[in-house]
Amino acid sequence: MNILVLNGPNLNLLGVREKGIYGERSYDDLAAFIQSAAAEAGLQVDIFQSNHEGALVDKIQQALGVYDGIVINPAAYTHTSIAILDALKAVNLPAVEVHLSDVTRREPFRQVSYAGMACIKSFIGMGFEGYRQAILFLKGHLQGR
Ligand code: CA2
Repeated sequence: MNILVLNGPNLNLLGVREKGIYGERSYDDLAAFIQSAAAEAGLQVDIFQSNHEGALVDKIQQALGVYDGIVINPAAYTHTSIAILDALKAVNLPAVEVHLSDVTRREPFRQVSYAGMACIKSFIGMGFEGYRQAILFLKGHLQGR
């Protein structure tokens, strides 16, 4: 099983600023965490981060026929991007949404998730662990459990 993990804008700054919200660990730490969670689950993952909405849309489109599922943290595009929602719907691959922070307890403008409307499950406010849970959930889903 091949999984594509997509991370949106500013997540490359993890560990640099806003440590109170997003923690001390860096984006490289996150990528290593995801790789090791996937390896433990016996899955192959590719990880892609971009600050550009269109680049994320391109990756989602290109996932068709290559990946079995998508784990996505669209970051701020979560709350604005109908383009990412449409791309997820268009490819119709099982997708799981992840947010490091508990967006349900944050500002009103974070209370809508467009991407989430095309996802089969969301893991919110669990930090890095949310990515592991998303990978395990996708694996179970793909195995028909
Ligand atoms: O909690 C999450 O994972 C978010 O997707 C993170 C986004 C935010 O816009 C979403 O509402 C929730 C922001 C990612 C920015 O990450 C930073 C990391 C370090 C310093 C500044 C921003």
